[in-house]
Amino acid sequence: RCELSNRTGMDSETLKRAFLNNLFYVQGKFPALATTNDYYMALAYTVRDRLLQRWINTAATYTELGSRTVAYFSAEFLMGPHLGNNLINLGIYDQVEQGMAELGLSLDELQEEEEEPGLGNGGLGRLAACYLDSLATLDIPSLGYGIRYEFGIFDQDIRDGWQVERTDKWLSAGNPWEIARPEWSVEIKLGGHTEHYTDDHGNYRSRWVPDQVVKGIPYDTPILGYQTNTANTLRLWTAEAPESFDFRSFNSGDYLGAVYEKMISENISKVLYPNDDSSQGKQLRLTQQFFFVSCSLQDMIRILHGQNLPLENFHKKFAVQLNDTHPAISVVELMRLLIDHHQMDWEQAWTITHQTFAYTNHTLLPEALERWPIELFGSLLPRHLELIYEINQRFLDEVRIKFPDDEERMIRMSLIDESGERYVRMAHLACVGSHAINGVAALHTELLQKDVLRDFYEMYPHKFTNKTNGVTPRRFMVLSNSQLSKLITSKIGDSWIKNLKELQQLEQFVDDAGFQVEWRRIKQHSKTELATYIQNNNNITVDPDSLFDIQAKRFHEYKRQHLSLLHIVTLYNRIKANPDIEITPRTFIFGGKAAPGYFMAKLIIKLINSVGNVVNRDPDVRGRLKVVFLKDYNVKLAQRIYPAADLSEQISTAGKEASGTGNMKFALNGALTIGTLDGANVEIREEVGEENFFLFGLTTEEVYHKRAHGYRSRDYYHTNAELKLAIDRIASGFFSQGDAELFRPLVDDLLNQDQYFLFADYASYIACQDQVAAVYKDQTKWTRMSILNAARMGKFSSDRSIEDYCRDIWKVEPVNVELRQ
Ligand code: 26Q
Repeated sequence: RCELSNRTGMDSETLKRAFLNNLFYVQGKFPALATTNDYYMALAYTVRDRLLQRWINTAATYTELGSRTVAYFSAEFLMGPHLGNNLINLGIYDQVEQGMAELGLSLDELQEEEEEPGLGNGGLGRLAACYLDSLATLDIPSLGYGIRYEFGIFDQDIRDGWQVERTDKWLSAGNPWEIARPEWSVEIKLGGHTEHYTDDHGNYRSRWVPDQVVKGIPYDTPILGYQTNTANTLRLWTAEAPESFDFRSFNSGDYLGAVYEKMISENISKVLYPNDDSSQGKQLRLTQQFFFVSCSLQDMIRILHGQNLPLENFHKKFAVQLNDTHPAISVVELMRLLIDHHQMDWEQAWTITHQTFAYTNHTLLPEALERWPIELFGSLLPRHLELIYEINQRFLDEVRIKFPDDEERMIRMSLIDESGERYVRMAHLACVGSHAINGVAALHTELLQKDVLRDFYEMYPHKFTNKTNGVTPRRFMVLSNSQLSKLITSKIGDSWIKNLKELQQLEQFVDDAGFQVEWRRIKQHSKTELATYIQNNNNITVDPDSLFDIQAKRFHEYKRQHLSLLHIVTLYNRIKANPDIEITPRTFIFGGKAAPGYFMAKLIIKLINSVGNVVNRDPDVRGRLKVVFLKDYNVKLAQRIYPAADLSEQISTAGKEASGTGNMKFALNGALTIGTLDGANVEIREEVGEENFFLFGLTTEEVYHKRAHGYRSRDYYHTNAELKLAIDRIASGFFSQGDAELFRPLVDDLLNQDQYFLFADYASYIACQDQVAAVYKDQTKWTRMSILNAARMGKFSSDRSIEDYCRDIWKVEPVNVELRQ
C-alpha cells in the first residue's frame, strides 16, 4: 500500500515522502550531499511515477480497443522542459511547490536545472510539440514519431557581438523522462542495389540488396494531457550498429573496421541539422529522414500485427500526418514494405498508402522546397528510386488524361525535376501520395493553391484544406504566466484552459478599473522579472516602465529583424538631432538563432549588438532607448519572454511567413502586435479587431506587383530623408568603430536588391511605430487593447487546430481512459 501510494499519491505529504525516497534509492544521495541536479532528478522521477500509471493504462486501453490512432511524423519535436508542464497537466504544481518549499527547495530553481530537449529548429518543431499536448488533452490515441538526436539545436553564445555555436549536450546529465524499448528495435537497410527476379507465381519482382544495415532503437516519452488520464507516447529513434555486425567483423579479424562501421551507423541520429530552410542536399540528412520513417512504419506494422489486425487495415488503424516533406519518403517506404515484404499487389498497396498519409506544407519560399539529386537518392535508396519512377509514370498518365496535350504541365508536375541536374521533388511526392494537403494559415493555404502548388490544386482540389496553426495554452499561459492565468480564473473560472474560446468572457471586464489595474500590475511584474534576467545576463539596466518591444524568432532576412533595427536607428537619429525631443521610452529586445552558415543572418545579429553598444551608452539618449540581444533563445527563455512583452514584432514581408506561432503566444499573453498582413497575422487581426492591431506594410499582391514591375529600393533611399540618414549611419561605420566595411554587405544588399522590401515598407512601419508610441502613453487605452487581444485569442488554441485535423483529415474519435491500477 505504502509502496503504491509512494508512486501514485498526489497529496503534498506523499509527494514529499516519495521525493526523498527517490533521492535515496534512485540518485543514491542524502540531502547533505545532494546537488541541485540530484534534487531535480529525484523530483523528475517522482513525477514520472505518476505518469507511468496513466501511461500504462492508456496503452492497455488502446490495445484492448484496437483504437484508430494518429501517427505524427516529424523530423523535429521541440518539446521544451518537461517538469513544469507535467506538474501542470497532473494538476499538482502548487502542491509540489509547497512541498519543495517545506524541504527548503525552490521549484523554480529545480525547473531551471532541466536541460530542455531542443530537438527542433523553431516553429515547425514547436508546433509538433503543441499538437502532442492537444492530442493527449483531447484524448485522441496518438504517437509522435521522430529522431532522438544526441545533439539538438546548438547553444548560442555571443562573442564580440557575433553568434558562436556550442554543441547542445542535453543528454549528459541523463534523461529521466524517457524509457528505452530495445525489445522493439528494428533494422533498416541502406545503399546497395536492386535485383530482379520472377517469383513462384510468375510475377516480375524486385529485391533490394543493401550494403549497410542499421538498427533503430526506440526511446519512449509519455505525453500526458491536461486533467485527463490519457498519456500518449513520443517515440524517438536512435541509430546503432546491429550486434551481428560486430560478430561478422570480429570473425574476419577486422576489429577496427567493425568499430569504424559502428561509428558510421551511430552518426545517423547524432545531430539535428540547424538550418530551417533546406538549401543543400546532404546525404546524411536524407539518411536521417529515411531512418526514422522506416523505423516508424515497421513499428506500426508490428503494432497492427500485435492487435491481430490484417495489413489490409493499415489505413484504418493509422492516420499518418507528414510534418512538411521531411518524412515524405514514407509514401515510398510504405509501398515497398507492402509490395516487397508482404507481397501485396500495386493497386491495393497504393490505395492503402494514399489513404494513410496527409501532408502539411510549412513554407512559401520556393528555395526551401526539398529536392534530392537523383544520383544521391539512388545510391542511398535504389529500390525507392525504382518505385518513384513507377509512381511517377502512373501519376503522369493521370495528368495526361485530365489535361490532354499539356506537355508543359507534365514537366512542371513530374516527381522528377529534369530542367538541369535531375532531382526528386519531395513536395510533389507528398502531394501525390497523400489524400489531404494543408497549409498552416488561411493566407498560406490560399497562396499554396494559387501559386506554389497550383498545378496540384487544379489536379486534386478536393485534397486541399486549411488548418490554421495553434499553440497550447497549458505551457504558454498556465505554466509560463501563472499570475495572469490565476487572475483570469478568478474572474471566469478555469474551463478556459481546455476551452480557450471562453476567454471571450473577459470582455465584460475590459472597462473595470480594478481589473485593468490588476492586468497592468501582472504585466509589470513579468517585465520586472525579465529586467532582472537582462541585468544578470547582459549586464544592461532596463526600465520596466518602458515599452517592451520584442522580436523573438529564428533569424531570417524575410522575417526582417533589420527593419526593426532601422526603426531603432531612426529614433536614435531623432534624439541626436534634438536631445530634448519627446519620446516614449522603449526597450528593444531580440532573441533568436541564425543558421550557422547563414552569413547575412549572423551579420544582422552583429548589427543589433553593435547598435546596442552605442545606443545604450550614449548620454544624449538618457536611457530612453535600450537595445538588448538575449542569447540562446529556446523554449525555456520563450516562456519568460512572452508574458513580459508589450509589443510583439511580426513584420515579415507579406507572402513569406507561412503562419508564425510566436505571434499567437505573444497576443495570448496580452501583447499588442505590430505586423504585416502575413501568415496568421491576418486571422489574428480579424479576431482581435483592426482597432486593436497595429497594421503596416504592403500586401502580398502589392509585393508581387512591385516585383513584377521592377522594384528599385534605391528610389526610396533617395526620397525618404530619415531612411537615408539611418542607412548612412550604419554604412559610415558609426556603429562599428569607424569600420565602414563591416556592414557593407547588408547595406549594399538593401540598396541594390532588397528582395524582402524593407525600404518599400519603411515609411509605413515608422509611421505605425509612432502610433504605437502615442497609444502607449495612454495606459488605460493600451490596457484595454491588451485585455481585448487576450480575450479574443481563443481561436488560436492548438486544441482547435487538432479538432479540425481530427474531423476533416484523420477521422478519429476520442477514447476515454479509466485508471484501473
Ligand atoms: C530540411 C532539409 C534539410 C535541412 C533542414 C530542413 C528544414 C528543417 C526545418 C527545413 C525547414 C525547417 C523548419 C521550418 C519551419 O519551422 N517552418 C515554420 O513552420 C511554422 C509552423 O507551421 C510556421 O508557423 C512558420 O511560418 C514556418 O516558417
